[in-house]
Amino acid sequence: MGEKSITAEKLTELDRVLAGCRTLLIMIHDYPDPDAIASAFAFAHLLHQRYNIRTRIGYGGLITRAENRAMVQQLKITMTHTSKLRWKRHRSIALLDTQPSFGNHSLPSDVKPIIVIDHHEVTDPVEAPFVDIRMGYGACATVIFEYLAAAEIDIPAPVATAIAFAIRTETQELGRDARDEDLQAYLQVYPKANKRKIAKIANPKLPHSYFLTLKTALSEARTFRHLAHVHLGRVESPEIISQVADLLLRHFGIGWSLATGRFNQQLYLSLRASHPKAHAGNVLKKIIGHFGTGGGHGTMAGGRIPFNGDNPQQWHRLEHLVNQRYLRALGYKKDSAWKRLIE
Ligand SMILES: [Mn+2]
Repeated sequence: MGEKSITAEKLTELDRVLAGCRTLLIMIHDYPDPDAIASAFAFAHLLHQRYNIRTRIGYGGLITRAENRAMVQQLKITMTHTSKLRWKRHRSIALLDTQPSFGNHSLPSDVKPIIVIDHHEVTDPVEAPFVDIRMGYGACATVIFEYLAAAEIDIPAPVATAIAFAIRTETQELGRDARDEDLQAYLQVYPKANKRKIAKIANPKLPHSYFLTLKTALSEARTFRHLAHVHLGRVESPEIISQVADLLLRHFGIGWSLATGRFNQQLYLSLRASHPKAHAGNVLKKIIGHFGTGGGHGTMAGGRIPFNGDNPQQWHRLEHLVNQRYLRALGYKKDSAWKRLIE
C-alpha cells in the first residue's frame, strides 16, 4: 500500500508543476504499443478532469500492427503524427512509456519534456521538472491508473478498456514482469471495460504481409542450445519484430530469443527471455554496445542500431556481428554453431 501514498505525493507535485498550464502535448514512443497508447489516453483524461488542460497525443513512426490500429479505431483515440507537430507551439510536453535518452521517440533533443512517466529501467539520469519512473511495474498504464485512482477521477469505459488491454498485452495476461499493482489496476478497470471491444481489438483481421513475415521467421530462425534468433531482413514496420521474438520464445526448450529487422537505415532488435530475472535490458545493452540505443525490463528489451549499409553483404555482416555479441553476452563462444530451427 506504500505505493499508493507515493502516488498521492506525486499527485501533489504534479499539481505544482502543472499550475497555470492550459495545453500540453503528450508524447509517446515511436511505433507505439497498447501500453504507450493507453498511458497517453488515460493521462489526457487525468489532465482534463483535474486541471482542465487540453491535450494532444503525439507519436512517431507508424501504427501498423492490426491490434494497435483496432485499439485506436475502436476507442476513438485521436493521435497526431510528429510530422504534423510544430514543437515551438508546445511549451509543455509530457513523455510517457519511454525516457529522453532512449532514442525510441521523436522528441527533438533540444525539446525538453516537463513530465516524464515511465516503467523501464533507468540507464541515464532523467532530468525534468517532474519525473516518475516506476521500475518493476509491468505497465506504464498501471502508473497512470494509480494517478486517476489517487485523484478519485471516474474512469469512462474507453479509458478503462484501453488500460485493461494495455496491462493484459504488456504483461502477457499478468504473467510477465507484472506485479501486484498491475493486477490491482487490472481488477479495478476490468469491470468498467467494454469486453466486446477488447475481443475485437485482440483478434483483428491480419494483413497478408504478416503471414509472409511469419514464413521468413520460421524458415530463417536459428538455434543454439536454449538460444534462438532470426534476422527478418527488410520489414514493412518494426512492430512485427517483437511479435516474432515472442513467438520464437514459445518454442519448447528456448529460453532466449532475439529477432531483428532492417527498417529506415536501422537494425531493430527485440530480445525476449523466459526467466523472470533474466535482465534482458542489460543483455541487450551488451549486444548493442556503443553501436546504438536500447532499453527494457526483466524479460523483454528492444533497441536499434543506425546503419548506412547500402548492400546486402554489409547488412549481413552487421547481423553476423549481432549473433556473435548475442552469444558472448550470454557466456558462449562467439563462433558457436547455430542450427536451423526448421530444416
Ligand atoms: Mn510500456
